[in-house]
Amino acid sequence: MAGRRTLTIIKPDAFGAGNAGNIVALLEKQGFAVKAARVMHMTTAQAGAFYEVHAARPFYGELVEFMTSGPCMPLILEKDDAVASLRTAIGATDPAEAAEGTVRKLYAESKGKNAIHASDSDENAAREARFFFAEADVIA
Ligand code: DGI
Repeated sequence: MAGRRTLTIIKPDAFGAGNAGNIVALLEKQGFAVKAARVMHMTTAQAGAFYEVHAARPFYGELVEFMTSGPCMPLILEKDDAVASLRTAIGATDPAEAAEGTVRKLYAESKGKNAIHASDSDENAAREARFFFAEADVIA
């Protein structure tokens, strides 16, 4: 059975542009409930570790640099079939290919600066939630 929780990050481009509130509101309107949230400015070590799976990709350096360029906002969200629902809500990686009404269509500017991260599996959602939050930070 698909899990009810996933991890998202409002990335530095969207957070810096003042769009965090709009993005949370859009997701809440679609039925996601916020179970944990924080604001932080990731270090190079943190961003490098978070995106370790992409370490061999040519854009890795650019990705880490971007994710450390300003504050971001990690959140744990809850909804039925949370991972798949949120992937649909955020849209394609490249905003030029994202569907109308998705977060990336509305708020992203490029494939690199694309406004939001969302976990791509239940296993990664659990790992990524632990990366940013202690158990006591999360609403039961
Ligand atoms: O799961 P996604 O975020 O939709 O996409 P992904 O897992 O393929 O890639 C993770 C992030 O890496 C993506 O949100 C932005 C960045 N990225 C992916 N492809 C490129 C990229 N960044 C740059 N600069 N160029 C790319 O081709």
